[in-house]
Amino acid sequence: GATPARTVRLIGAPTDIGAGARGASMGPEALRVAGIAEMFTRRGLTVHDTGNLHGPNNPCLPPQGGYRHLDEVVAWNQAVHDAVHTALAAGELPVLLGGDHSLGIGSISAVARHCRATGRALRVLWLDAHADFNTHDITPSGNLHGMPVACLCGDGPSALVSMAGHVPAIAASSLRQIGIRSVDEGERHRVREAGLEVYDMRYIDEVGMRAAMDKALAGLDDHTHLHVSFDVDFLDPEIAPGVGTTVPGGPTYREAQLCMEMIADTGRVASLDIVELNPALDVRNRTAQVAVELVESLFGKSTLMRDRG
Ligand code: 4U7
Ligand code: MN
Ligand code: MN
Ligand code: MN
Repeated sequence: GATPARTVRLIGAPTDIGAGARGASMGPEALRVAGIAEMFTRRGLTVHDTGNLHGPNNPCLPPQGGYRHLDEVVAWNQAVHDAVHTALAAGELPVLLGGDHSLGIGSISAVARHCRATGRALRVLWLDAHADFNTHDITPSGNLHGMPVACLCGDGPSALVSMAGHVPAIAASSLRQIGIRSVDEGERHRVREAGLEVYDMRYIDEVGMRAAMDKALAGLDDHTHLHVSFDVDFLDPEIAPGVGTTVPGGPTYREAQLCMEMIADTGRVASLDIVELNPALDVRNRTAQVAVELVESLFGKSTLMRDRG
């Protein structure tokens, strides 16, 4: 059917294996404490929380060949891929509770595999301060959470690049990046070369969130699978301090809420990642609470009833 699933599958992936800072491993529990399951229930969805996935510990080693913890990142992503694909095949709406953003490889490769098998178009909205388009030869850190978009578009280690069963997992043209304000030197060239559709903060400042989202959401039809990859550092650090890689100059609460409401209005959200929340750096779980509030808007909470379109 064309309507996205009404049963949410919460998939916890408690790891910081792809990040520079430790602590994103506590993200899933912080989101639960902030009431993520109750929020989905309020939105009228059925929630299945089957707990957390398991994977290797963080060995905290320096990069090898341009990657930190590649084997461990592969293991976590394979677990995420399998869980997300199982949920989609069961007609559920998978919500990945990260964990760092390297897990977007496992999640979105599973979505891509599902879309290919069911003949659906895919649109990925990448809400982030960062482009996450680094490769081993240009990364300033070796951290794989800075490389998931590159891997999904076919550039990266083969174990990550081929997870969907086809390479690239997604076409660069299916991606829209929103809120970007930190792109590394070499990464900038790759973004231009690949022709990524980026609605960066300057664009949002100049034309407003509404015009940016109108463009990012243009061309969806009622069979498009809409995946939202929500890196919490998308938000301005004033409202979301609990992330490992804060970048000033991000969307305010109101801009982020409008962004989420406009996505909700499409009625097409069929899978979601909530990543990079770092409770070790948070203040009284405030960032987790803000994330849950904004995801409530993403799933249709609004002040007044409105007509679509
Ligand atoms: B996140 C960075 F150098 N670009 O590659 C890198 F600035 O998933 C940061 O978006 C990556 O939070 C941030 O290490 C990854 C850095
Ligand atoms: Mn990211
Ligand atoms: Mn980021
Ligand atoms: Mn980060």
